[in-house]
Amino acid sequence: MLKLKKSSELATAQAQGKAVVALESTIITHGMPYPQNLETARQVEDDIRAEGAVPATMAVIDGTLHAGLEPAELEALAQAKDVAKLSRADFAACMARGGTGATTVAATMIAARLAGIEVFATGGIGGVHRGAEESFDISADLSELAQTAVTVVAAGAKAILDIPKTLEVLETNGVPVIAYGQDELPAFWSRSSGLAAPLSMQTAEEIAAAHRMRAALGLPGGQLVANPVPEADEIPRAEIEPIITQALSEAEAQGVTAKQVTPFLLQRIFELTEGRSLATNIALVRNNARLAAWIARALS
Ligand code: PSU
Repeated sequence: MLKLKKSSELATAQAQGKAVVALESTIITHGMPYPQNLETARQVEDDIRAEGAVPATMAVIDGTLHAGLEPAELEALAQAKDVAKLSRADFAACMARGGTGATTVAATMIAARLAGIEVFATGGIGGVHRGAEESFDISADLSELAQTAVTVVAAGAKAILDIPKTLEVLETNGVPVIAYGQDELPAFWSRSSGLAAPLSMQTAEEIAAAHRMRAALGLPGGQLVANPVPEADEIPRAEIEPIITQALSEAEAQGVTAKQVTPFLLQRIFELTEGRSLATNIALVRNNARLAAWIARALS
């Protein structure tokens, strides 16, 4: 039997028809170091509340899927070691054996749909890794966007990836990629990617209307909203790119593969930028949370 536990805050909000936003937990366990991960998780939840919506951070704890974490649960997860990083493939196995795991973008979309939540905020989605023509390393986040009807607000795909190939896969799978407030696709730490976004929208209402229209058309799958990091917090592309290149060559030299690649790269880039990449990551997640709250309000 599926055990799904909604926080009282989420259950009350849904009973009252209030706006709700899902949040993932892999960013907490694998994306940021302690204690910034915990501070950010709390801050992002408060940002959503400040915009008049209710947050629900997703995680599997001892075999139960939690939609919305209590403060003590969030704190324990942020400090836990060796937590599984759950995607579509290992989600069920973890729950069936009573395990604990953090949800990636893919798993959070599945959890959000189960909990009746249509909007989800994260930092950057996974995508096609550089060198994928050899490694075949493509995040399950992309196929999830193709099949689960949740609107995901991110600052684009993480710039450690091959962004043109990521866009191609999204296009093949019929996933709308919507840049918010600009024509260019943002690239996580940077506002610019050098690539035009397939779609561009200026308001949360437009994004909500497109979400509704997809449902009316009976289209499966979600939307990716690419929200540029605020100007004051960005690391320009010319500055971050050599650092990404260095981190990638170190990952290759050390034989890092599969699920370890993204956490390894984020950690190395954090060290090489002396913490600046983390400050930017925190700023962009908060910015995405606010936009997600506006979209959720437009939907509610
Ligand atoms: N956004 C961030 N930091 C992260 C992630 C997103 O700012 O660490 C996580 C998400 O959970 C996403 C995962 O699903 O990184 C991608 O991992 P992979 O490339 O292994 O699919």
